Amino acid sequence: MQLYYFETPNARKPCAVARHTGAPVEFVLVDLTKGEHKTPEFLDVNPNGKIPALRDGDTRIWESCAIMCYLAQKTGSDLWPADPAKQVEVLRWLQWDTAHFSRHAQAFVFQHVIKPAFGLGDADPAALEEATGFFHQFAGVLDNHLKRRDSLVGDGLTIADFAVASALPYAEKAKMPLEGYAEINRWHDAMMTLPAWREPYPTELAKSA
Ligand SMILES: N[C@@H](CCC(=O)N[C@@H](CS)C(=O)NCC(=O)O)C(=O)O
Repeated sequence: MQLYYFETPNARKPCAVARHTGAPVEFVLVDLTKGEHKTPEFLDVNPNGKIPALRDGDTRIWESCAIMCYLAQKTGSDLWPADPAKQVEVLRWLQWDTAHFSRHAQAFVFQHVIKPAFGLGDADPAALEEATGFFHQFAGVLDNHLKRRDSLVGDGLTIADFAVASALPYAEKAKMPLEGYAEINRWHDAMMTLPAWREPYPTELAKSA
């Protein structure tokens, strides 16, 4: 199985799941700065020209949440719960995250981390102002849900936690307005104690070995 990645919030999700579950993946770096995601070879794996993507024999999977699900199922991990009611809850958080929370959290990452790294110009104040309003709306929902809970669904970690947390390791550099969200900070501080979440990429794995 090959897992195609670059060090971004979306790729962090399946890389962390692969490491957490011990899934036997070969990590393949796709350097976005060199346009490696637009080569015919890579487009054959993901016609969208985006990372992450996974190849398992003849199976090709793209979309970070689908890849997390595939890896969790393949390894028999509780990260994809067996209980159908919990599966529905996981799906709810995955969809909510893509449409709302990480969508706006990632705007801070784009403006303050990606743009300077890729030489794409200064942060756009209008984009940041729009993201700030939505961020507070949805961070409030998340913070409230996490009261007296250590994970989003049931009483254990699931791929929903890996999805919703995906932009948060970049919070400081991205100047994300997380102050005052005590529950989100507590939950994410606990996730950062997991080696798989703190160091999901093979370069960092090599450093920590
Ligand atoms: N919905 C997709 C988003 C994938 C995505 O936007 N990947 C970005 C990096 S985080 C990318 O490859 N960007 C390069 C491009 O669009 O040219 C997922 O969750 O996998």
